[in-house]
Amino acid sequence: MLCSGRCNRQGVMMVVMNSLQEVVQYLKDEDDFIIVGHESPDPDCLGAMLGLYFGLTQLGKECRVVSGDPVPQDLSWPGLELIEHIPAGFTAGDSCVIVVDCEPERTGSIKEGVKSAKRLVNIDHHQRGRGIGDIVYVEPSEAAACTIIYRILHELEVSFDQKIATAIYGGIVGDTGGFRHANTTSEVLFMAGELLNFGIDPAAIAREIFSSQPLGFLRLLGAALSRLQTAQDGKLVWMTVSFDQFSEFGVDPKNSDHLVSFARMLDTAEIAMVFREVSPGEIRIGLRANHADVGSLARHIGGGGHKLASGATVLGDLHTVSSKVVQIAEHFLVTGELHEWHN
Ligand SMILES: [Mn+2]
Repeated sequence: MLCSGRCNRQGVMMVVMNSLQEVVQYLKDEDDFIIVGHESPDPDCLGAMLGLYFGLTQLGKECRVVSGDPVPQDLSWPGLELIEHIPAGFTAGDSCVIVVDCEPERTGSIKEGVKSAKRLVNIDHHQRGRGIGDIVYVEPSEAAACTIIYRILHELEVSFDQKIATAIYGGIVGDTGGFRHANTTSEVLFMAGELLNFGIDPAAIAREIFSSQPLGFLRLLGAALSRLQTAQDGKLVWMTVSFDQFSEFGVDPKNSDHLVSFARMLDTAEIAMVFREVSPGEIRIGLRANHADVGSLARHIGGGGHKLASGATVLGDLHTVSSKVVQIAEHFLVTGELHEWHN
């Protein structure tokens, strides 16, 4: 039975997180898993899914990896072809579902099947509430979901190999922006150093994540950058991309959330935002900051994420939604306060 916390002996609900040891014990006890991640899976999500998959199958467990959105085509890591793309009608059956790198609510088109699973484990590093799940481990101080999976696999005494190391290293590279973000701690670099001992190709992994864009994407980027907008002396910078523009340049809008990293390159930027109309009337907003807490800004408009990297999906007209969110962000930047939000 799913419950939103654990019950104590008096049957009173306690909303508490589980420990890493409890996660490890649960994974030891169960033997039939389906691992899922978030919509628009990124390298950390995919790396966590595959690292855990290879670890659990090495221990003789039954395991599948499932995604509601397609796997991006620009990565060549071993095992990505094993991820089943199930855009609709996903059900977990008797398997235990493990959600990595997000809460069950963010698993996109498979979320109803995920949330109704008989057994549910959730492993994440985003700042958020506990949410649902029999076992929930959320540690926002972790740089990546992959650093958590690294610890779990060690606790499970899994033997690391090139496949596992590529996945975990790739996820860490993705979520630290190639060891450039504030989450690049000495421990993260230690883990990355250990993973390099398994014959992985760090140059290829970095190139695939950061420097292998199709021509259509670069041309779309050019068009979007030429209409880059700023406010507050360039502290706030944003761009919008309509569904029609994605079609015009032949770019899959769901594989374009890294557009925001180009907006944030502006020298004066404190908050960078990208508004993508991923389907007509569905606006995905990516937010990045150097210091400001865009995690709370994203939660304010119905999204979530980290202090310096967050996002939200809002339904509405691209121009209207972007204008409203820009106003909120401007006010937030100046006063530190969040305007009332209606959508
Ligand atoms: Mn992540």
